[in-house]
Amino acid sequence: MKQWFAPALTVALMSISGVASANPYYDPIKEADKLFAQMDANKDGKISKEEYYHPAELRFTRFDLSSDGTITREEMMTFWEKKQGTKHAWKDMADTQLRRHDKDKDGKITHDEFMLATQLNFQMIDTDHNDAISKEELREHWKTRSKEIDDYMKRKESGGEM
Ligand SMILES: [Ca+2]
Ligand SMILES: [Ca+2]
Ligand SMILES: [Ca+2]
Repeated sequence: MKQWFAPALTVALMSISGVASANPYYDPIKEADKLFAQMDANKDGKISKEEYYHPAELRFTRFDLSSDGTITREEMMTFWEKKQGTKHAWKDMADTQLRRHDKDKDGKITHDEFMLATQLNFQMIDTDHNDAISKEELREHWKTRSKEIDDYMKRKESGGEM
């Protein structure tokens, strides 16, 4: 796997919008701003760690359909299928998520493993490392991510190898 590709899939599991960029009318800047407004709970113009982690906790709960504190490959696939209404390459995506986040290789992502990934994700978006995500940082991140996922989808459609 090429190195550039990894962040896109990292974010896929974490992101609120999932792989919405498959939609041709998708505007990453608009989407980033919408997301920013949602996440900036106290409206101070930046996303703090708490503001970032809290929705991640909720997301974990939504992925964890059986409510046993772990996310399995099947749960990820079911979640994305329901959300996107398609049978896409969710198995590949789930496998990649597991490869990256399932640190103890038991085939499931625990809450701790999930929150560690969330933490790393925050650090990746917070490019100036001031422990807050600015609107610009989120826009930049979203633009890159959308492009990577688009490329991935195109590659999949043309049947090319990754
Ligand atoms: Ca805030
Ligand atoms: Ca695990
Ligand atoms: Ca920052």
